[in-house]
Amino acid sequence: MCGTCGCGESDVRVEGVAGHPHARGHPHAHEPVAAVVDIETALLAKNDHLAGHNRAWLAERGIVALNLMSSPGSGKTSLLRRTITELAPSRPVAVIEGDQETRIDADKIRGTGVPVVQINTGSGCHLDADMLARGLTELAPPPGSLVFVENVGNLVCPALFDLGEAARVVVVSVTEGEDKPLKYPYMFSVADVVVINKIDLLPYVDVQLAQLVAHCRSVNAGVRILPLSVTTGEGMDAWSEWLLTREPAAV
Ligand SMILES: Nc1nc2c(ncn2[C@@H]2O[C@H](COP(=O)(O)OP(=O)(O)OP(=O)(O)O)[C@@H](O)[C@H]2O)c(=O)[nH]1
Ligand SMILES: [Mg+2]
Repeated sequence: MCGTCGCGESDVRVEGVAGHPHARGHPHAHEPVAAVVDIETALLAKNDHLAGHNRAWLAERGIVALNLMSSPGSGKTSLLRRTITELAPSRPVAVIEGDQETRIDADKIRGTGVPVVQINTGSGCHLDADMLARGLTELAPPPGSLVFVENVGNLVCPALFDLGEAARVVVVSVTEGEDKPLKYPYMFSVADVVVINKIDLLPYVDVQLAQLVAHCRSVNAGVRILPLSVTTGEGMDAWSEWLLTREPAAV
């Protein structure tokens, strides 16, 4: 069990393109409530330690890993598919997909021709550093590649778990409303960049882009904000430019 959010980690599955399950976590007994705070601290400390290993592993190989987080349906997979189509000819790209169940997103990514590993978290609501390590072992990305990690759709728990990534990308779509940065401030405060997606829908929703941007800045003053539409391609150039200037995380 995840002591931070109570979600389960007993049924994690890491599957490569061939689709064979490779690893499972171990079931944990229910901890007494009094121990929850200690367990949470220990769990996050252990995660940070493993994230450090990931960072070193990635840096040794010159691999840039980007952690994409958002609520379900904001457009992470769509953004990746369009990005891969534009970037993959000039740069090796690979993807790790995190979802509670199914291989739907991995299958969509595989359609673009790049290597992909699906991690199913079962009842778990986030990826952690150990899951990423197992995913990277399965994926074996080439040196110098760009590895996109699509986290489980959730604006809460993924923000707590350092994966050893070079940057955290939070995607929010205009259809979610202006208030999400205020209601989920931790997620927006850990972002290196906020992608505001689906701007093609602005004429149809009661949302002011300037207000959404202001709310992002109110919880993370210096954050880079990239409004775009995966559907029309507007704003995609700035996103690609940002991506191509990323370096592996410093160890
Ligand atoms: N109009 C519009 N629709 C979009 C855009 N980007 C994505 N969508 C649609 O939004 C829906 C959800 O997109 P996904 O890419 O599956 O979202 P996701 O964040 O990967 O979702 P989960 O993996 O379930 O968390 C799909 O129907 C997309 O076609 C966009 O820029 N404009
Ligand atoms: Mg997705």
